Amino acid sequence: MEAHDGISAKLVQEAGFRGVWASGLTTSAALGLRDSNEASWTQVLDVLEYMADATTLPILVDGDTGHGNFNNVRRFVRKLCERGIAGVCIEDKLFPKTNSFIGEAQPLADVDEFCGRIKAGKDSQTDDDFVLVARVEALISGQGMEEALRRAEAYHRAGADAILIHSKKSDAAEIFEFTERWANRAPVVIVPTMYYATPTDLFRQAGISTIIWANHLMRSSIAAMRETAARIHEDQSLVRVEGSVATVKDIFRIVGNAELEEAERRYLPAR
Ligand code: SPV
Ligand code: MG
Repeated sequence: MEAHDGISAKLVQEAGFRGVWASGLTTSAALGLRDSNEASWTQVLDVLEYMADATTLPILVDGDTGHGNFNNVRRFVRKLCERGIAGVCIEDKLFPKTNSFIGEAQPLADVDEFCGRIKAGKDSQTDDDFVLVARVEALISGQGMEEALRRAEAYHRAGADAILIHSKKSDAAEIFEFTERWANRAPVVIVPTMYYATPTDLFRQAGISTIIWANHLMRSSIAAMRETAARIHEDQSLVRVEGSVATVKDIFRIVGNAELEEAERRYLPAR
């Protein structure tokens, strides 16, 4: 489940999910930026540090293209491992990236060059359990199934732990064709943002390892914030919103004020 800052990471955990997707789109949006590598990789790292501190869940980071070539990927992976991040997903595009749902026929990285990024990332992990997911953009960019399979195979051979196959179709037919032909040579990850109506059980039956619900906490918070701001502006009063917003007490609970009170009793001189 997507998160983009400390509190959304906590809410992902509270809801019962088993992992966090640190989305590039939504961490950028939370900073008021576009999903075009406008936030530098160290600014992203700062956000990830808050997220990692906020949750005990594993975090899979959207690493975009890896922020450059193989050398940028290996430095990024080392820093992610230092911060206790569980894994990174890199996509076979060029820096600066553009969100997959913008435009048509975005240029893809050269396969061999991207395999170098994968190898460099895997060679740089300092945590044995760190995972590198290779994201195939061939279907999105209109290069077809054969190219998607060719790339998945190459990335798998280069050492990727899993393949993210991305699609912007409104049904999952090409995802199922991919999973059938791929035959689980490596675990498959999907992002059903556009083909959201497909029942999750069908993905389970197709042997898909992981589903990323990639942006829904950001999108729901935009809807809620927009409505609250408009109401208060219109009414010049809080009366109509008080019942529909989280309480201040809820904020204290989520960020763990109880622990601080307990620590104060332990560490501050008795009054
Ligand atoms: C993200 O959440 O930033 C992703 C998924 O990369 S998508 O927006 O579908 O490209
Ligand atoms: Mg992204």
